[in-house]
Amino acid sequence: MKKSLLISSLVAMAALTANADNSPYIAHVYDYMPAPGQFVNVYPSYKPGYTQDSINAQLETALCGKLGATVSLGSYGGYIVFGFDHPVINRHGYDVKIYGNAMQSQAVSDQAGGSCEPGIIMVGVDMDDNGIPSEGDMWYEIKGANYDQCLHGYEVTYYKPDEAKPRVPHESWRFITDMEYVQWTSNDPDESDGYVWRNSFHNQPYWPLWIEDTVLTFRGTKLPNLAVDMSGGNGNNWFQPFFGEGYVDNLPNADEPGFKIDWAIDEDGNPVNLDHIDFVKVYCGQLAYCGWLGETSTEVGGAEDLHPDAKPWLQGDVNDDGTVNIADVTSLIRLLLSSLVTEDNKALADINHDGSVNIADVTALINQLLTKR
Ligand SMILES: [Ca+2]
Ligand SMILES: [Ca+2]
Ligand SMILES: [Ca+2]
Ligand SMILES: [Ca+2]
Repeated sequence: MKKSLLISSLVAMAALTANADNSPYIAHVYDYMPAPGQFVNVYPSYKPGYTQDSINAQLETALCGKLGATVSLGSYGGYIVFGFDHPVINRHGYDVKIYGNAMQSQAVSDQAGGSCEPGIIMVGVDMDDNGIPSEGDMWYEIKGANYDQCLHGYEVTYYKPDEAKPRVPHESWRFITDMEYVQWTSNDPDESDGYVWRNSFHNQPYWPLWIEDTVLTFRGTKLPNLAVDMSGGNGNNWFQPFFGEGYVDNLPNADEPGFKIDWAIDEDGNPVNLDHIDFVKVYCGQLAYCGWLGETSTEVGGAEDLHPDAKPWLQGDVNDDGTVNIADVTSLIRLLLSSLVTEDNKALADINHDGSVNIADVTALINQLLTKR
């Protein structure tokens, strides 16, 4: 798909009219597919006969229209796909905040970290305009701050375990009841195959029971595992350093600013210029095991459009009044002379998108106005 198609999606823009009744919170859960993990089948709860639809419906009830409930995505790759009751406009600042349950360590209070299980964010555009995530849509990764430390094109495959096979308990951690529970293989030549372990705190099957597949493959970006065992080998006290911005369940909610649609990139890592997004996908970004904490598993505790009633932003509309004209040139010059350029208004004033606001942007804006005439 050509980038220009998205940039100039004027047809789509017509549908993006501001509506004061927009809810800031999740309005639809389109899909949920956890990778095997200790909370799978517990919440959302599985009962015989349940289908993907009934699982999704549980999450819609729990997550839509509010914050509070938290769902676990299981091991690496497990995901949830959700959306709002309106397209989220790209306002070139922090656009969406996704909640998790990361916590700062009190014991190691001088370092940023504690419990964090970062998830990767993808944003979707409803290119085929059918209102739901579908084949014809485009998806982009949100480039988090630690993108360069990540493994890209990672692929992991999990194999449904035989629940009756003999357990292989950990030799010294008594609560780990099976170290060879759910086998996985990956396409990383530097990584040995492994298992999702089973623990005595969660005794239900860890494989999502509402699906018939016996093999589950997930692909994406993988963050490095930086967890440190602080317990001297007992496995009961782990410190997970926080990553930078652009992930989910990575920073405590109070410190999490959200993400910018401007951080969306294509498969080659190049920025894409999206005027809005329609869907959000979050998947667990680590394949790690922290002793008694179990597998590292991103939690999603709702999401919030940080500007639900925003109107589409116009290129060049420095004074943000909905039209682009000579008054914006005046506003831009005034901004430059007063040195009042801030992170918030920079996006509006950086007309040529080069990351800084200066006289070149005035030239670019005047050129834009002249071209328009
Ligand atoms: Ca968590
Ligand atoms: Ca679609
Ligand atoms: Ca204006
Ligand atoms: Ca500029």
